[in-house]
Amino acid sequence: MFATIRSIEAILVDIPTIRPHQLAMTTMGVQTMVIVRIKDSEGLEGLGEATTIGGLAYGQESPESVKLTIEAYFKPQLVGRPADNINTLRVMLNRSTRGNNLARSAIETALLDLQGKRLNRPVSDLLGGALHQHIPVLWTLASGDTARDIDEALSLLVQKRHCDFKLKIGSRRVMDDVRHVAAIKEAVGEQASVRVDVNQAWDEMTATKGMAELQAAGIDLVEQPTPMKDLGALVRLSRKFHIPILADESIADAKDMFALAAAGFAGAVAMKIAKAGGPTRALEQATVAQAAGIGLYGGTLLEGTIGTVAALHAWSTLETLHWGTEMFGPLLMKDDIVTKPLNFYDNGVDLPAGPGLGVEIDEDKLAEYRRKNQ
Ligand code: MUC
Ligand code: MG
Repeated sequence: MFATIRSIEAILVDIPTIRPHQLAMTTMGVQTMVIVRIKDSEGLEGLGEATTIGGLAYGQESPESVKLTIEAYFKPQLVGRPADNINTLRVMLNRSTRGNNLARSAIETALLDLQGKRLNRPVSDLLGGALHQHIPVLWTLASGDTARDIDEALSLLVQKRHCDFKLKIGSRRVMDDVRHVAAIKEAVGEQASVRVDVNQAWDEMTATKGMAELQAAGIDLVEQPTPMKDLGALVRLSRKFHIPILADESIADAKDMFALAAAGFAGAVAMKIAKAGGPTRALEQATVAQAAGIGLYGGTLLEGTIGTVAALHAWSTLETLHWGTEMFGPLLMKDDIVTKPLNFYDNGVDLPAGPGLGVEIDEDKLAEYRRKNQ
């Protein structure tokens, strides 16, 4: 007799950030995680997580809507079902509900963790097996202040914690942003790769000017310069410059990847388990990108440790991550709700060992940071 799903909880957890994190669309001072706990009839528990950036600033789901989706729509369908066949559960939810990939990702992650614990194997084994144990991780400079960003970058380079940096731009006039980026690139020089994320803030003409300036300043990659639905602009810009484009908001899943590749895009894609609807869906997208010759990058929605580790298990199974990853979310938060935080060193992080995700909740910390009256 297989174990069945006994209970599902979705808990809002608010943790302050170590400094303001300024993006084109919002400045974050706190990160909210939706922690999912699925218990089975044998007493095992699977953990999952969904996050987004600044409520509704990044996408169509907020932490509060993720919690509601899970409790009101997913939970009644899942409780009482056998927990061991994740594909059956995923197909059932896909037939009865639309969209809400962040909520789907948290559920798929918790089911994978549960399955891994039951089989006594890490999640990466369930995904075919890890090819890498130490995964590269960059750091995002986004304090909003050029001098502070330079200090932060130089100190991280000395510590050897990161050697690649992503700058969040798009909230200022284009030439102000270019001056900010060029000053940071000049300060770090050849020892670091500097990339920018515009988070859709430019129209095509502004992007044409901005990308020419960024190319001249020695920037290595420009992430999502133009609005997500404007695939034509991404394709044209990717063909106009030799500085590559990283598609982020435009590409959620494998079908989006296929459409952009078929339209003639050349560049790279920021895969995110949250956008795709779970680790297995993100890997499906990776397969399409690989077939189209599009570079891979492990993206984040600034998840805490549980969501970050879920993505790391997925990225560890990919032979080549052309642009590394940005799985630094836990480092942006002042505290953690797991018993053993990840160890970031040598420009990367180790894949946790142990069954499932390899992560345990610290119940005291969870009690401290869980939102009251949720
Ligand atoms: C994004 O748009 O890529 C990833 C890193 C970061 O600082 O923000 C995110 C979201
Ligand atoms: Mg982005």
